[in-house]
Amino acid sequence: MALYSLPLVLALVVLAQGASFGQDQRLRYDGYSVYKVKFETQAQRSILRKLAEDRENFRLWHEAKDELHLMISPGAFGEFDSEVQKTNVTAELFIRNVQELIDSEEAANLKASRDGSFGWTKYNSLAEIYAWLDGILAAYPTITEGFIVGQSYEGRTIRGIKISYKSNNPGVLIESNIHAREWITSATATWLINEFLTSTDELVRDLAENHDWYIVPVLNVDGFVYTHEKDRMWRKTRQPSEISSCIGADPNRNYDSHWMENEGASSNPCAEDYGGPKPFSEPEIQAMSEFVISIKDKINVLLAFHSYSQLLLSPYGHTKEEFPPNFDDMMEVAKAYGDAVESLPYGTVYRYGSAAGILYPASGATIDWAYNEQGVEISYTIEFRDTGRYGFILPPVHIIPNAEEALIGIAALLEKCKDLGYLGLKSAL
Ligand code: 0X9
Ligand code: ZN
Ligand code: ZN
Repeated sequence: MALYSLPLVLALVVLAQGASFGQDQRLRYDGYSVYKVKFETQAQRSILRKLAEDRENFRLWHEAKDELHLMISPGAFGEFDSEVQKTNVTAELFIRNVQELIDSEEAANLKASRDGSFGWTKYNSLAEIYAWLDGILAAYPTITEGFIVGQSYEGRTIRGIKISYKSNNPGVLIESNIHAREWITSATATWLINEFLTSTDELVRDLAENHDWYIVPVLNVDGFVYTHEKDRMWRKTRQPSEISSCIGADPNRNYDSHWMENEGASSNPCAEDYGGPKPFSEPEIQAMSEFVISIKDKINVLLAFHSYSQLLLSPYGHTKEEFPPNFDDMMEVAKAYGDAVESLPYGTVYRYGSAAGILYPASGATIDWAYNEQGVEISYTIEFRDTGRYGFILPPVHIIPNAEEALIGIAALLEKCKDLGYLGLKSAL
């Protein structure tokens, strides 16, 4: 007991501080709604996307081939309504009040924090994740190894963990929380780390021990801290722009592979998908690229965790006119993941395809750079739960079911990769 008294006191102090200053410094979303807007033509799409560049009133949550999810401020509803009429698209309300979701998420977090700090019944802060990681590294010193990807713009350390039970395993790299508000991704990544180290289930043991895991639970550390402390809906990095008062670039548009091609990113610093002033302008992405290059001979598979919409997205992101050489294999691999998830009792369905093919052109993303420039032949974006009911503010009760789906999905995906010959040693280093 005495051993735990100091951290406990510290935790209480942190909680008390959060209660006194935290609340009012946070951006609130009272009366903000999220609409699913269905469109048919590219002209309609660009009008809607233009609207979303007015960040005060409209924010882009999600985009697919034929629909956009837009968050609307209460003051802009009139403008939204007339725009919907004028462009002849249909809009369906699916979140009435974003602040209500944020409040219940926060209540769940506070409740869970009271009975022990780190866990998967709540979303953990970066400090909690790093403290937990230290504990894991100390508890499993021979199997795990901490690594540092680099420093963020604001000077935070981007950390990762390697899990390796034996030599000559194929390597799997997991990049998580590159988008700040996609909290389910780091919750899932940390749960997987824990399962790999503690589970006695045979499937998990096979998965854990026969692959080398390189896991970066939070890549966009500045953005992540910002979502916890200031703006729950933040997506980008936090580096200021030299040409605008808007802050940050979309880190998943900042890699040097077909950068900014085919309208796969915006050149407007205020847009959610701003590609940055140049490739690798964001220190986090520069660092991640160097890290990937340093281990690329050991990496057979790259998985980039995102949310939301329950999708598996393969390269290419920059064009839907062409498909990668091993596209058919990648689709088989994705199907294996989807089928495995459907075998669970939750009823969750994953769709799959190339990123540009089933969503929209997105250039400069991690998986495309790794595939195109670094020879990682199996490279996937996984968009976790849900399909829009809660979007980014997925209630914590979903964390474990979502993570179970990821676990069984990844197991099936890797099994299929093995069958197709993708898990051989890449070099005899
Ligand atoms: O747009 C993105 O970066 C990802 N979707 S999200 O809603 N999480 O922002 C999808 C990226 C997939 N595209 C490529 N791999 N190019
Ligand atoms: Zn190109
Ligand atoms: Zn994302």
